[in-house]
Amino acid sequence: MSPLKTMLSATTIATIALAGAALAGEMKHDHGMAKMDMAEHMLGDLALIAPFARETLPNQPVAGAFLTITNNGSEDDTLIGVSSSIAARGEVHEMAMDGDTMKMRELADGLVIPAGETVELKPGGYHLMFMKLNQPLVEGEMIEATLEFQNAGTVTIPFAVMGKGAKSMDHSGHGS
Ligand SMILES: [Cu+2]
Repeated sequence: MSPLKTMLSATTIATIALAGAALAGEMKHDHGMAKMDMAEHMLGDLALIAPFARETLPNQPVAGAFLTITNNGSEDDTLIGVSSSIAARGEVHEMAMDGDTMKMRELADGLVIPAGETVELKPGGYHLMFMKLNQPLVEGEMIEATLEFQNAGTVTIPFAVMGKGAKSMDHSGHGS
């Protein structure tokens, strides 16, 4: 290889590297929210998809958090607990009719994630609830929470804090 050719290829490589770095930086900046839509964490046979929490008012004592869980295994698993440094306690809740009012209540035996199925925790349905918050949840920030499953064990994953009206990560860019 001639000295000139060597120099050229070195320059070319440097240029490509720079362009790549610039592009990566730009994408991270411009599409941060879109990337969070796709957030997926694996724990054994479980896929933990698009976790998010709702922002809270300064003195609001509780916060809700949501995600979709797919069980790719051949045995049922159960979400038995949740905890986070943001709150004194975390619980797994369901919404259920109490007379003619919809109320939330703790799932004492946890939330079963049947083998081969997907369970969605979402506003108005199953959800994670953090009680006695240590801090308000601010839109755009991330919190971490540890999920505990009967079979798969525990995992700590980030939850993106979304605005009040957020129904799911997928609709985060479309108002409401
Ligand atoms: Cu609740």
